[in-house]
Amino acid sequence: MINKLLIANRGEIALRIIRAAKELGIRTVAVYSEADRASLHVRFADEAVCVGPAQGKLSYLNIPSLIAAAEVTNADAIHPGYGFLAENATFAEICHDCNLIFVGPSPSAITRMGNKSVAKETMLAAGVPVVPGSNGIVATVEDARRVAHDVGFPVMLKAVAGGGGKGMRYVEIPSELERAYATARGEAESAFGNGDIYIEKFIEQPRHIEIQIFADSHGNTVHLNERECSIQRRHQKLIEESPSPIMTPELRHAMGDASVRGAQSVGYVGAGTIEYLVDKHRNFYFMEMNTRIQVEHPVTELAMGIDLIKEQLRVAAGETLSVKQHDPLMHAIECRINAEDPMHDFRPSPGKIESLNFPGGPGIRIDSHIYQGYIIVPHYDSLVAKLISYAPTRTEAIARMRRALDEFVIEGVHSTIPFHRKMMDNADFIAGNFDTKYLDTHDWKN
Ligand code: MV4
Repeated sequence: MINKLLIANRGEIALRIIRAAKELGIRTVAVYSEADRASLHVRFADEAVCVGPAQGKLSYLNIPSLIAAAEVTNADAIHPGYGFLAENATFAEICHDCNLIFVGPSPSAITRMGNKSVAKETMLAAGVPVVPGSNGIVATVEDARRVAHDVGFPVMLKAVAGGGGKGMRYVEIPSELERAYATARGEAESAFGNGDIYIEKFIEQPRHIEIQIFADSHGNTVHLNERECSIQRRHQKLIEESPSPIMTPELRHAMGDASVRGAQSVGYVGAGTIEYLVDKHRNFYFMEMNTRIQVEHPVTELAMGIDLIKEQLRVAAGETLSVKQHDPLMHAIECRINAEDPMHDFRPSPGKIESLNFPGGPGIRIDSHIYQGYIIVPHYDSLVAKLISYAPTRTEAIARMRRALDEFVIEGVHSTIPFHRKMMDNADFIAGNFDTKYLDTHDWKN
């Protein structure tokens, strides 16, 4: 097993990983920036090392500093969490070179999935449905025009180095293509240092549904059902749930099977997520693969009765999978509580938490690193807590969430709690009647 684990992250996910490691009898090393000295992940780890100033680039992204912290503390493994270095193949490679277990897939699997057009071609070859399009880069605007006319307008131009909505362009009609192609290329070049573009047919009113997969290093791969993530705003997810309200046994089987095939085709090991667009006829199309644990992993844990972080640690140590593929046992919903003001366009609201009350009781879980008196610093993302409810049915999980939101008190900063309260009473949300455009086309305050 792993003896001592360094957690190369901060906030709630660092704390979540420390909790799993402790339950497995693994010693923990926290790293922190100068702005995070007072954070709970520092307090609850067995040891803690300061790795640099507040700015992420100088601390949580500072590879030499993180490796040095692992070496001086004698850690034998590094968990990257999500964000920061979680999908950095070079970091995974350096960990291996320094005899540290990287808790994640191989550098080659990370690289293959990091290039979104290579990922798409890989999935297509594995028999996973993909959005009709170029299946490779479009090197010139003439190429783009040819593909666009083949698949039909509207189309999407996407950066191969992008992902999560970065570097995308919607093109409605042929006359807009040339200009869109040029700006997409320029933006991708300056944002990612790689201007390569691929093109896809635009899928109307899709839902974002992703499949959790898990594989060990002995050839076993399972899927752990879907998460519905369509309630997003500017590509920031706000509510996730498992199962999806639109799921059928047939669709789950088809998406799960495709995901397992896709993962196996790249020799995937560990936890991974395959994201799909699902159209209103329940056709599904591969979009991208995330080669990390995700923010919303708790809804899968609670729907399935498993611990994905412990499983990551066991599999990284070479053990065989202990989780089994089966249908969800419970319905779980996650509300992301961000330090943002939903009444003012979700603008960030850093500051001191003057008073705090976490909800509790049956069917409620909170993953959070905040406490009364904690100061939310402006340097990192605004997620301060994940509130998850679970119950035998979706209706009961919503009722529980409503009840828990009423008990949740945060004073001193604004939060997304008022948004979530509205959503739990929203007729469309209750009916499961929403897509990825919902928050852009409906005023949540009504
Ligand atoms: C699309 C699409 C429609 N058609 N691709 C946005 C995030 C990035 N991963 C891909 N995205 C989309 N790609 C085609 N061919 C619509 C979106 C999209 C979206 C996807 C998932 C969740 C929210 C979204 C919001 C707007 C657009």
